[in-house]
Amino acid sequence: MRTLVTGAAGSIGTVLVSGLTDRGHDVFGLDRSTAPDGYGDRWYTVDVTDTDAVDAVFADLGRSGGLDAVVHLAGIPDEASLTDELHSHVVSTATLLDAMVAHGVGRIVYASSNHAVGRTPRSELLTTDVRPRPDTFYGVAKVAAEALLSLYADRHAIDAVALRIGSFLPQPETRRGLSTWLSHDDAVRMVHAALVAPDPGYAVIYGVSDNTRGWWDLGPGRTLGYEPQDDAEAFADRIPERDEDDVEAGHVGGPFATERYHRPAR
Ligand code: 15L
Repeated sequence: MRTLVTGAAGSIGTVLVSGLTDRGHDVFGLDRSTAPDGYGDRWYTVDVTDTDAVDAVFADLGRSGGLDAVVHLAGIPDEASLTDELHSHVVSTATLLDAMVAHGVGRIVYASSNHAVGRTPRSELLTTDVRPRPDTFYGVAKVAAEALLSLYADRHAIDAVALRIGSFLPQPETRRGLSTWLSHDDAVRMVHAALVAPDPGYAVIYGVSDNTRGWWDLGPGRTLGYEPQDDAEAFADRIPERDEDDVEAGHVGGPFATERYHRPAR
């Protein structure tokens, strides 16, 4: 599939550009950073909230063979001010969705986050239909971006898959990570599945590996074709205990759901 990956120079983007290319996708990168070596004409150095620039990218791709899907990863990966979070995640998603409608692109795969439901107390099984329950302004913006996907799916029949990603890292680093880890290879498997699944409509799935200590429902992901293969348990012996482990185990969002992140919105 001809696929545009935003945030292509970031940590997830770098892994996905190469992983999706290996799986036969025709990948184009978009990022504020310039192209890494070797990307040349398959790269757009653009701010994803710049409406005119994004429209020009879609027009250019339309002229050179069209575009089948967008994988939207760009955005602040951490907690920041409410204004910055909304701009980074909601305005960027709206900009892409409008360009998709204008240029007839039918699918978006979105890097949402577990922090959209991060204030959910840790319970037996975290399903994808729990109430939106953000733990930070970052989480609020992810909830709003998911709502935009739902709106455009209903209004324009766009296929929109929101991936509530856990902890994307080469390997888990904390006790919480033994439950929330998403391996690099599983991230590629998941995004590939979300790109090729027939008619997903609007869907939310959890982006974690098949962790022995996981408590997030992998069923909706499996229905879409995401079969995770990795398990954080393989690293359990190497994870040091920390004082913060107990408080981080209280809620889905771990550290983001603790008092350390409390701050006024204005
Ligand atoms: C995320 O969504 C963040 O981008 C990352 O910084 C981590 O906090 C991760 O979730 C996580 O929950 O481990």
